[in-house]
Amino acid sequence: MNTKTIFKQSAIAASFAVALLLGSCSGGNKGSENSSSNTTQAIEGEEIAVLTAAPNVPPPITRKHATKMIVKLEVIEKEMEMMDGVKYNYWTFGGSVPGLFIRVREGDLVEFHLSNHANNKLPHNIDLHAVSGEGGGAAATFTAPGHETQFSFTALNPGLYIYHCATAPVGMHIANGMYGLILVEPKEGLPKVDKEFYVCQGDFYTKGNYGESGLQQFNMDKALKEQPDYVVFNGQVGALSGDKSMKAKVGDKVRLFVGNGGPNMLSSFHVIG
Ligand SMILES: [Cu+2]
Repeated sequence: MNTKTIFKQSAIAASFAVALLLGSCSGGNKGSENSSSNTTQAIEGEEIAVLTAAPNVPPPITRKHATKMIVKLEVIEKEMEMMDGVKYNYWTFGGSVPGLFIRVREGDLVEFHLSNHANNKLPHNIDLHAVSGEGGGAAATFTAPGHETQFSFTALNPGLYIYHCATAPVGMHIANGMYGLILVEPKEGLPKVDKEFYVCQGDFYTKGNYGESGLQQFNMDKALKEQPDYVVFNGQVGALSGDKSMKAKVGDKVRLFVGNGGPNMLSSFHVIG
């Protein structure tokens, strides 16, 4: 087992996320099928993308035209709680795990800005699986602490895609929380629902065993052996329970955008109720 294997498994997680979205849509979404007309949509105006922390999702896109969508995402390495009494130095896209949810429309020209906070210790980049080009933007966005990079892409294929850091060792960056979801909404929109939520699984590897208190360091040995101490939704134990539960009224139609950042574990996600 090496980090290359971990990386490959993360790619599998991406297709899992796409499959779940398609499975949850009744609107005849054609998934990865692409129309050449997508590339010829006229770009009208520009917008700054609204990005949200899980379990929140940016509002549906109602405009009927493609636009220049400016996405500004900052990498922040920060200590947060894994569970009561257990801290971890997460590496985040936007200050939370999973990374902030990005929502664009099929045909949009996305101007992507990645900044790496000056207090961070390491360079990072981003590989968006919604980007067809090599590396999903990884080479163009390799960014040292205190710097910003940018690149542009056209969102050709509607679907729900994973994004992740692709800086070596990739498995370690992902295991520290560097993944999230980007939705390319089909140009005809998605069927209307009452609530939308963002749920993303991830596995974590710590020096101490599950529940051991204090600031826990990343454990590469456990990561390579695929023996996680924590397999959680939305970055921490209990992120979706108690006061943090996802709430809807009886009869509401609810859409879940579900992904799995990994880097190693598969997800047996299922809904009860
Ligand atoms: Cu990284």
